[in-house]
Amino acid sequence: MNLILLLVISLWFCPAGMARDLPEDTRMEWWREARFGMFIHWGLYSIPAGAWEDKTTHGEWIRQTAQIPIEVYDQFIGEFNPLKFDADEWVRMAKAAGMKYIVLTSKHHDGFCLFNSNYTDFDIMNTPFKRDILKELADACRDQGIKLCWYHSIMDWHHPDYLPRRSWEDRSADGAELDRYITYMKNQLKELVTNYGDIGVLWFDGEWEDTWHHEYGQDLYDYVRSLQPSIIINNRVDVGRSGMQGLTKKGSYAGDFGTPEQEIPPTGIPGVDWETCMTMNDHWGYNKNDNNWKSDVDLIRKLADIASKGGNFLLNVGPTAEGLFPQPSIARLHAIGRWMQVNGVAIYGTSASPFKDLSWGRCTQKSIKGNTRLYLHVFSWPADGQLVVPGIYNNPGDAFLLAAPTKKLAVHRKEDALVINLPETAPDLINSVVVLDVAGKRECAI
Ligand code: H79
Repeated sequence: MNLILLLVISLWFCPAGMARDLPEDTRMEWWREARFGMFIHWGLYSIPAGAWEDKTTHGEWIRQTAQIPIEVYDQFIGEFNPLKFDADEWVRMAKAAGMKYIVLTSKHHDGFCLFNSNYTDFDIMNTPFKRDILKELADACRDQGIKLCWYHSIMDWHHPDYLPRRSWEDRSADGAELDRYITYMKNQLKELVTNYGDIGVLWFDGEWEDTWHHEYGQDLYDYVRSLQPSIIINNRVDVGRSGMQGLTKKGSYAGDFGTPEQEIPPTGIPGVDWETCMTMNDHWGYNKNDNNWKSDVDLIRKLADIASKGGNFLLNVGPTAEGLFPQPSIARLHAIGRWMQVNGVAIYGTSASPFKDLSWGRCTQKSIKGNTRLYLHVFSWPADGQLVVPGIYNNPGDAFLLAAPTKKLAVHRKEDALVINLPETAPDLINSVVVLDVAGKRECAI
């Protein structure tokens, strides 16, 4: 019994040892390497910018949360004219922040399509703008070498065949056929997957209403994979998501990765791919009154925390109706980019920490020619200049700061710990990364 427990614990903290199905590995390879992406929530809801009558806390859900009748909401289509939109500039900002993929809302719950669709008039070609935003982003992504992905909502508050209706709406459901809606969605997915070159991820959402079932989810997953076999699809295509925590429940459900929303799981789970999606303030769509921005410190440490648990970080930007990223978002992207320029190797292609808890920060790791490179993310710089790496029996190799790679740091053993002598001051007050090479595979501290 104890032996089994030991085995379970050691697998838990040594995810690098887990075997994965090979074809799956090949398909997921770029995504696991990438670790960091940009979510973009953009649509008609950026016009009211969160304000409706006496409330200013709405977001991309405004049609539902302000109970706006469809014929009123649909008027926004005549106003959407983001003349300052510049796809090259958006992609440049994502890349400069160290992001490796972009997930743009092709359609959110309101049903409005940011692309040129043959299957609806509720699309970008019926706005004064009349430019296929997805096409422009696809060209910019291809030119600048970043993966392009779509967010697509299953729930649709506009299409007459989608069911159920909002409970407060008096729009009749007579004659509505969900099957017809599914055909519509599949036709649009074909447009999305075949008209814009290779797509990295299809990120579904809005799967939780009681009309959606496992059979539909599995069929949609198979359909999208048949259009592009290499594509990656999140677990919200099916009904296996366990609440906002987002990982897939036990059982047979479609989807390649879990989707914790606005939260970071307490630990990683060996062999399970997941991605935390999160806002920089409290809204996904642009909200002009929301000033509750997360700090640079918080965001940079969250990125390290997520990587240390083996997950990806999908960080959101909600552009304005003019087509601009909000200034506070730009400032945060800059700060993350500055940190990533020095420390990106401690994020990309790393796997989860072999340690349970580290009092001073987090750890990520890479296997290099049979040896292990540990990246020690130091949030609290030790006052005595001694960084204690506890419970490690491997022989130490080189140690150095990513901010000063040519200056080797002394390492000595103290009982079951390795101790690294650090300079007096931290090179980065947010997160200074110390590299520690150790011989062989990282042995677990249990
Ligand atoms: O696209 C973003 C959200 O719009 C979507 N998922 C992310 C990626 C999402 N859909 N549902 N939810 C998130 C959770 C639902 C929260 C709700 Fe509410 C509580 C809906 C109504 C009450 C949040 C708060 C939205 C409106 C008020």
